[in-house]
Formats: sequence, structure tokens, C-alpha cells
Amino acid sequence: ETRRSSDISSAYRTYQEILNFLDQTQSTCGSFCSVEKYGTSYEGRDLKLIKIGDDLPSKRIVWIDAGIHAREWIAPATALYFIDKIVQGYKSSDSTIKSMLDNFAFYIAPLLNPDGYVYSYTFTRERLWRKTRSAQAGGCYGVDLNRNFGYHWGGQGSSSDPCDENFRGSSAFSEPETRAVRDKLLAIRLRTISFITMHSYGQDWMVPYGYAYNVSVDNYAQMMRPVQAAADKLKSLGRNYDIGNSAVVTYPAAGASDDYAASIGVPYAHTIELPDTGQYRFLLPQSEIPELAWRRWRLSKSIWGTLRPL
Ligand code: ING
Ligand code: ZN
Repeated sequence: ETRRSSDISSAYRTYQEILNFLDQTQSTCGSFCSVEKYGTSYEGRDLKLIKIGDDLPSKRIVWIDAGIHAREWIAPATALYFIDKIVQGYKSSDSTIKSMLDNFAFYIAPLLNPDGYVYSYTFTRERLWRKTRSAQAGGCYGVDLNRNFGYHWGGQGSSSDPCDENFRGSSAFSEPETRAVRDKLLAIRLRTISFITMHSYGQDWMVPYGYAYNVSVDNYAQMMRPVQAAADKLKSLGRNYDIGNSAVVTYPAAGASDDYAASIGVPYAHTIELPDTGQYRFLLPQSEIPELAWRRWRLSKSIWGTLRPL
């Protein structure tokens, strides 16, 4: 397998281009993948995911999402690359991907927060917008969706001030974007083995719980095993990742999606902070997408075979 992907990774894509890519992909892979509208955003945009692989009860689901925060453009770009790689690998009978698809079905939601993304993409003065765009008290806008999930909602690292960047919303799951993810996850809960949510920037790989210090999931050791393996590999390549409990690696943040996924019994729940480490921050040049996504792809592939159910 080579790094080459289709043109999708040569630039940061607009919301419309992302939807078009999902539809085009579906039209070329027949019954092997299907695009599903799983909800509607506050401003009325489609929330869509693509399912790749046989969607049979016997197949465990790997969930991958990106774009929960508007400005973190490298995350949706990486998700699109993954979709492309899995579908191309399947079509070209790549043996690793074939055997991966014997075990798993992939549910990939590349853009959880389309309203924020469009705002960040369109209004260049607000390139660093993070939240959604829902109207809030005091004339402020937006909820931090990664503080709006309903496990220990309202705790540390989340704000009750609608004007803050980490505003948690008026209640748990107050936003249509988080409700849509919740409902989808609850429906596939028993089949889902891995939940991966991609952010930027940093080079961190975190596991729950992040709602406070000194709280860990029961199966922390199990969840950390593939992360440690990946970190060892990265270290040998000269790249250091910070790994461990979210609160320790970054900061406590109650209401995050990985905590919720773990709380409903998903065996592996991971938050990944993609590069860089601070040179460009959220403004990573798009010329870096292919190499970065390619590295992340190889790393992910090496992990999937090692996942075990609870
Ligand atoms: N970082 C994450 C955030 O939501 C995080 C970090 C995730 C902390 C999950 C704790 C739990 O703040 C970014 N870049 O958004
Ligand atoms: Zn983020």
C-alpha cells in the first residue's frame, strides 16, 4: 500500500465538498458502504456518516468522528483520507484491509459540527471559532459540543457562561449535534468496540475519564494497551506522544464524548490530538494533510487487529 489517495486530501474541504465526497464514495462502492443522515444541525445542515463494510450483527463497529470543534480542520481532513483508504483498499483487494473488514464495520462521521465549520471556513476573521453557532443568552453564540455530553455534565473544565469557548450548554445534550451522536451510539452500543474522536492540536492520545482528576475507567489498562504500543512505535520514529488519562495529559473536561462512550460500555474510547505541537496550531498548511493522514492511517491499522472485547 502506498500513501497515494484520491484528490480528496490535497486541500481542506468545504462542508459541501465533504457531503459530495460521501455521496460519490457511496455511488462507487455499491452495497458495501452506505451514507446515513443521522441528524440535523442547529442551522439545518445534514449530519452524515458513512458505514463501510458488511453491516452485520456479527461485525464489531469501529466508530471514528472528527470536526466536533470548528477550527480543527486537520481532523475532518484525516477522516476523509481514512474513508478513501478503506474503500480503495477494499476495491483493490488489499489483503490487510480485507481482513480488517472481515472483523469490523467502520462508521465514520467526518464532521460533527458543520455549522461551526462553515463559520470558521467562511468568515475568515473567525477562523479560530471552536463551538457551534446556536443562539445563547447575552447575545453570545455556540456550545462546546465536547462539554455537552451527559456523563458528569457540568463539572470541571466546562463553563456555564455562554460567551466562553468551553460553554457546556444549558443542559446535558441540549444541542441537536450531541443528541444525534448519542442516539446513534446508543443504537450501536453493543456492537461498538472502538470509539475514536479526532481533534487538534497537540500530539496526545487520551483515554477516559477526563471529567476530573483521579478517575479512570475500570478497564484502563486494557484501553491503554494499544495506545502504549502506538506510542512506543512513534517514539522509535522520533515522535513523542503524550498518552494517558485525559485530565492528566491535557486538563479535566467534563461532558466530553469519549467519557460518554466509555460510560455506555464501549471497550476502547480514545481522544486523539493530531499534530502539530504548536508551530502552526490550528492553521496547519493543507500541504501537510497527505503525509500526516498517511502516518495516522498506518498507526491505526496496526492497532485495530489488537483490539479485544470487554
Ligand atoms: N482538546 C480537547 C477538548 O475538548 C480533551 C481535549 C478531550 C480533554 C477530552 C479532555 C477530554 O478540550 C481540543 N483540542 O479540543
Ligand atoms: Zn477539539
